[in-house]
Amino acid sequence: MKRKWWKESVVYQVYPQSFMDSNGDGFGDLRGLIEKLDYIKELDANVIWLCPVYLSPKADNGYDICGYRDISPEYGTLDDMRLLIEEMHKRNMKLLMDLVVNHTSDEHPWFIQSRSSRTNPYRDYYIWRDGKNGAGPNNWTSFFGGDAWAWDEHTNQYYLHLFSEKQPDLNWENPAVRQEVYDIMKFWLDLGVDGFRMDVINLISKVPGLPSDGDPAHPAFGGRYFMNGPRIHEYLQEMNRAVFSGRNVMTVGEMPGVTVELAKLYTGEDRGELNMVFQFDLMELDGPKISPTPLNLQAFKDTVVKWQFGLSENGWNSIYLGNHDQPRQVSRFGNDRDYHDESAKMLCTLNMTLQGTPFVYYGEELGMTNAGFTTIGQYRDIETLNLYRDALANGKNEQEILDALAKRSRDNARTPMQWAPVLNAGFTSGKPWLSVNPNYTKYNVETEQNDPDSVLQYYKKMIRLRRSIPTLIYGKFVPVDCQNPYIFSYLRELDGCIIWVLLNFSESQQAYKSPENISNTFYIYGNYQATPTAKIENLLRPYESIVQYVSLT
Ligand code: TEU
Ligand code: CA
Repeated sequence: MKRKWWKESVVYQVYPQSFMDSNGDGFGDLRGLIEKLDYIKELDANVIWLCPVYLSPKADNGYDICGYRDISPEYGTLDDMRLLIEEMHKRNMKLLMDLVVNHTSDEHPWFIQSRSSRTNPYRDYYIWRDGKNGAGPNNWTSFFGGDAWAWDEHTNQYYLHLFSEKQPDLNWENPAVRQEVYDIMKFWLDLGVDGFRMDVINLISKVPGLPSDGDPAHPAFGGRYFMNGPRIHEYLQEMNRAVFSGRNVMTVGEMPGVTVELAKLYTGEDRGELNMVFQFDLMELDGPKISPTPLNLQAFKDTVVKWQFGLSENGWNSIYLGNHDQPRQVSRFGNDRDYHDESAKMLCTLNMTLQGTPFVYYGEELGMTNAGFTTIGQYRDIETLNLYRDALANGKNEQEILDALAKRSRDNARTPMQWAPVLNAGFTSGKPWLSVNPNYTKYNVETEQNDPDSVLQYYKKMIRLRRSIPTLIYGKFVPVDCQNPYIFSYLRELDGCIIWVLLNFSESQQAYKSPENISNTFYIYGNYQATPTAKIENLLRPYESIVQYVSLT
């Protein structure tokens, strides 16, 4: 396996409008992020993934772009971006831009041209079709609910939008579209960015003919016809040749519906496609957003093992449990009521000791939790508001819907960063665009920097361990005690150096089996202060995590 800087990195994901507001308008901005670079550097994260800051009407918080070479005014200017890049490079940090090119905003000049007439040169930049029986040409549905086709009465045709109506899909079959995207990417690389996170990049190739999803047993979602389509590898290899050749960039493709087998193709070292992908298998174990179910740890463990084994020889994993689309990990996979700190630290230990590049989502390092919203008026996210509207229309009980959203709405992970136990958590001097979580008085940077046992201090230590021990980066993953329903236990092995990780995912003390022929253990770190019970009776305390060297006979 080749050693690469992006395999040895830890990435910090910034949702810019929630991170730091420097001018009191209630919105985070680039100057605010620049002010906080030393904080991220101190965490020892060396890469920042910046969610979109391009010109956008913000129908989907920036994932609807109407100007790819411009910065949305509420974030600042292109000069602010140049300053951010300069300040990051001074600190030996690298910047991943979020590239959203499966679709644009409907306010992009390309779409305004395209919808103006059927003969406009930009018509084929998008996917227009005649209707069928008074509806769209097939039965695909949008990720945000409803039909994936919008009627345009000016030219009497439908256009495809896999997300909101204000996010028309680009037609990647059109070589002019692909060339435009490559030019945009080169513009940003020439400005100094170090790579891209690519939004739903495995949706850009649709099955020709755009067939309806005919299988009545299969939800009329169409995913089989627009995920990992027939030309996806051709497009990614063309992009790689056109944009990345000769450059030392990092690329991660967000891929709803990707499998291990496909990820081997997308990330294989000699494939000339991407460095890594975001897979969704761990995000789909606890039911749909509108009707969440309890997590099954065995399924969770089996899924992690599948991906660790799957990409162990060729390819590379990304490791994440949260981001701007998912609820806060300590609320979803831990226990933010009775074992907040222990479970937040335990989850950090998992993320920092698997094979693959770890992604830390802003605030995760503080143990930030779900928002605790109780009324629909507190939410801002288009996906959430559509889910609420559609579920109500389908006769679902409102309280049940609100309970589900409180668990799984994307806004749970978009509340403002909690900097200090002061007004608005120190995020803004104005009115925050989304309410600050009331627990900011407890979970915030200032308080946790002064507490040696805080989640933040644990993250700093674990990230440093991760980045300083090659076994934790490149070591072979060997699961242990695989059928234990409460404990996740595994070894990492490299050149004779063996590290054993023990994680209790339950709120009670649990026993576990040791690997064969262990002769001695040397404790490195863990989330309980006293001597770990593991040394004494093979027991782990609630949500206990332990990282230790082992020697085998
Ligand atoms: O997300 C795509 C995506 O799959 C998510 O919308 C996910 O399916 C949904 O939130 C349920 O978890 C990317 C961006 O990360 C997201 O913020 C955008 O809304 C979306 O694409 C459209 O650009
Ligand atoms: Ca601002």
